[in-house]
Amino acid sequence: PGEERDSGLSVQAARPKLRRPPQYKVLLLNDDYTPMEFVVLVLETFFGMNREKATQIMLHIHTRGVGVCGVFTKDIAETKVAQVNDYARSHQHPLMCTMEEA
Ligand code: TYC
Repeated sequence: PGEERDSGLSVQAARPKLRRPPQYKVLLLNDDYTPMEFVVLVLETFFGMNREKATQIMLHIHTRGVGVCGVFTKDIAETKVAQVNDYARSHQHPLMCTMEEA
């Protein structure tokens, strides 16, 4: 006795529209005082670059004034910015790291 009930199961899964989370570029700014070697160390340590890539990006920033270190979701980008700025300050360098939506 009683009503039949829908099992809730279906043959084909629904495919809800997926949205990628917003991405943020993490940027390093040039300044006149931070040693080139320190910037290379930062790019290796916090952005996983090898020495060759880190040197290339550092020279780009030195020449152009700003450069992209990587593209991340908001939380990761915020963490990178804080880590780099804390690290630079702890070594008394004025190096500035910031972020913007990609
Ligand atoms: N301009 C610095 C120098 O001549 C080097 C430098 C490069 C500083 C990149 C910051 O984000 C930077 N020592």
